[in-house]
Amino acid sequence: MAFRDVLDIEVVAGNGGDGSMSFHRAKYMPKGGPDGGHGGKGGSVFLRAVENVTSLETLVGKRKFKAENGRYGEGRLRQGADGPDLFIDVPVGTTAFDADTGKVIADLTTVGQVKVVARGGSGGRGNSVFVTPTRQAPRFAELGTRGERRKLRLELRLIADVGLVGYPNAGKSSLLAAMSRANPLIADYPFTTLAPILGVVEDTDRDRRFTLADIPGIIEGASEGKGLGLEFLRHISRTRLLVYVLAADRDPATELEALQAELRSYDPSLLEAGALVALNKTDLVDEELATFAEDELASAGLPVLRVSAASGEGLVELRDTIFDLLPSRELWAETHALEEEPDTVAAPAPLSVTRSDASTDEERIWVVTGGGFEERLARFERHMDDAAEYLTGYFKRQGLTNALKRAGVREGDTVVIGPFRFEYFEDDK
Ligand SMILES: Nc1nc2c(ncn2[C@@H]2O[C@H](COP(=O)(O)OP(=O)(O)OP(=O)(O)O)[C@@H](O)[C@H]2O)c(=O)[nH]1
Ligand SMILES: [Mg+2]
Repeated sequence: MAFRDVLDIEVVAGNGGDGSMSFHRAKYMPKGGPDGGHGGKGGSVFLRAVENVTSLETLVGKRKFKAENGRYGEGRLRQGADGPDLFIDVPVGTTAFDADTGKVIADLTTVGQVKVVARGGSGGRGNSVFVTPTRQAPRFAELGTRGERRKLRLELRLIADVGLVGYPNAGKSSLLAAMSRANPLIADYPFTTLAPILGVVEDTDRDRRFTLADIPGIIEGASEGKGLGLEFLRHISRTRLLVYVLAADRDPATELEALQAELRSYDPSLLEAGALVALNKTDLVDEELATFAEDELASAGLPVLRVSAASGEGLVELRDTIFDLLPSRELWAETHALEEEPDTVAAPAPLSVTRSDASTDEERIWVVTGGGFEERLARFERHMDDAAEYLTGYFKRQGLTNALKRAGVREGDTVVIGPFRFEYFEDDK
């Protein structure tokens, strides 16, 4: 299965079901009371972080994820069923961005973490709830609201504790294979590794472990697209420690400089992570050359360990040094957690009443925005005439009538609320 680490999808929550407009019917009782039930809630769409999925590949082929609508309410006060929620399983380490705003919607870093990405609509209330002493037979019910819809960009960044970075052929995969049970492809040609691979390095004596990520090799100019480019650096952006793997039989000091320059151009904060150097393939050089390389590398200010993935020399020391230098997850998370968009429903904009430029001497037009009035009206769109009296009362209770009066609205003026137009009249004369 191919490795896939960026994917664009669309998520659509279910609409809320409409409330029912119904009257009880029974033998010998031709005009029973209103008995319209409520509509069900629309299903929401969630992202759920799961183990044992390590690529977004499983989602490919399906671009739109839609949760079901809530069902309509029915007579005899029967409530419509809620639309079931939809869970999209993604690998741990997936970050979801709103494709339009670029904001982080969800950042899933632990198994089982769940985040709503599109909220289902609410169900409309049936006509039975609109009964008052003066309104015994409401011929209207509330419509359900629409579910949220959003374009998401999913990005996977593996959650590994430690990342291996180096030129092609430096022996990164060999080190991963020698230190863990992972089985990466190893070969004597550049760009053997084409996708990130994870392994677990264990210290059974002290019952501790860390995960180690091996990513494709990086070369000078990768930031301009040379080699496989810098795409894969995303996967080490959350590792808490970097291990620069340098081949002792090449020019390690120059390679280290070039690697750091490439990392810096991708994301300068990568250089802030803890790091050390694994000077590999020391079995291929003599003592003199190894010491020379070590001295040269000293100027970078990083600990240098001599190792050989081939002979196994220095690997236990490397492992233990990594354990020593690895910052705790908690400490790291304090400074590196991504800030998610808060998971709250936005409050409606404040109410405002303004006189429209389109007003003439004959027709004065007032525009109402905010206060949630447009949303409220939309829920009675289909029953506007029958709901007029209820809405008039609602406007009064919610302060719209007073706001209109304060603005100077007169009998016969036109009031515009979103797509709705009304003639204003004083009902309390
Ligand atoms: N002699 C010797 N050869 C090594 C050592 N480590 C790796 N090699 C060899 O170097 C070659 C490249 O090793 P890989 O582990 O595939 O290198 P890599 O860094 O993962 O390379 P890419 O995936 O292409 O970036 C293979 O032929 C390995 O057998 C070592 O310590 N000593
Ligand atoms: Mg490799």
